Amino acid sequence: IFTQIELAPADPILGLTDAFKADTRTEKVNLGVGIYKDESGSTPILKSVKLAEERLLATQKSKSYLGIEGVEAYNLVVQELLFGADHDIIKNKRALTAQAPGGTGSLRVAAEFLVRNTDSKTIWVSNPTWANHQNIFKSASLNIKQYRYYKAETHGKDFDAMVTDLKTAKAGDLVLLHGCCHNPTGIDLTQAEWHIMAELCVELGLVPLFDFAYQGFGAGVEEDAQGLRIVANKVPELIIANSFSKNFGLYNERIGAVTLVAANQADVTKAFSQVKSTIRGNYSNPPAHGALIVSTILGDSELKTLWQSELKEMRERIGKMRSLFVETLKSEGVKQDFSFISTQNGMFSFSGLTKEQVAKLKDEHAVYIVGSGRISVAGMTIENMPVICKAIAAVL
Ligand code: PLP
Ligand code: TYF
Repeated sequence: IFTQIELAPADPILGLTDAFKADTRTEKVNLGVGIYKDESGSTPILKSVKLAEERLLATQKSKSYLGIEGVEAYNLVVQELLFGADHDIIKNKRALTAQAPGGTGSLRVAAEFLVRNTDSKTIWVSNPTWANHQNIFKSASLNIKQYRYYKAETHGKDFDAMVTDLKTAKAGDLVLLHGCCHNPTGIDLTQAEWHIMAELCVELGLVPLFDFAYQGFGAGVEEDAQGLRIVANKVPELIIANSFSKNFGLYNERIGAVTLVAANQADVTKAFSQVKSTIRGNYSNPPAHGALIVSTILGDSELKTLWQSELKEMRERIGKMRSLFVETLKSEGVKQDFSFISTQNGMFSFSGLTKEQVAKLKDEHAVYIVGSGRISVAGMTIENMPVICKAIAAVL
């Protein structure tokens, strides 16, 4: 039965990491995958995480199964981070949250739940979007349609086109929205645009599915939730898939959550029972460690303050690398205007480099970026910056 199976194409992002590892050149730089690196080029465990782990190690008494929805205290702090602690959605018990394996697992659970239990079988995603969105939604048998989002000529957003395209969607269609730090463009909606998007969803009966993988990497934990909160204040129903891979540096712990918001407590209780049923048929119940780390940190004011300062440090380092990148390109003699890079949010920058230039960067200079021209600014350091910018200057 296996002989006739064809080789799967390499993942456009993870395949790049494999190629990077196999590269024997000494001055190679990996700016492909979205992983935060500190100034020394490593991805450290946060101090707040280490402290929480020490506490857990000392106090944990059992490794018995969690419930299908995971750690209860975790699910509560997730809602508080998403909506703000005293939000009406929490007070009125309109939301229920299930811990899930990373943002990816959360998106997959959400998609499968929707296909199995609702008439919403079509999801609209931005063009471009994170490559794995197609993969996840296809695996769950959702139909995928694209709305325009990015305008290459201006290196900016085409909000009018986004609205025009979404106006052709049918009531009940799902709209995937990046909560902040849009991957791959780094370009987010403004507050005014979020209000228009919220109105549009209400007017057309569209159901937002938020992918929220970078809370705290844009302007701050609260600031980055503004778009989500603007929409949540308007629409009767929405779904949020969030991740703590990046903002707690918990990549390999696979920790995220799927949150359902319904019109009222009765609706959310019924719908959520089907989310649990979906989880039961997939992996039965989630692993505990990541959720216990997050709930320990967010449940302790000292650890929470420490985490916030560590997150700020990551955010500000990336910001500095953005400015340094723009400056160094200039000093390497690049005439093209790259100032748009300093206004983009999050880990990524959409450089506008062509496929041919990206290939040359890799083949001739051992600088790895994603084929779309997406650069992980989070992988830049003061040390590797000249190498990167010299290489870019050479391929332009
Ligand atoms: N969504 C987006 C937009 C992402 O960029 C990522 C990770 O890079 C994820 C979701 C999922 O992250 P994870 O499954 O590692 O938590
Ligand atoms: O760089 C990105 O956009 C992501 C990173 O299991 C990533 O693809 C890597 C592994 C993974 C999830 C996300």
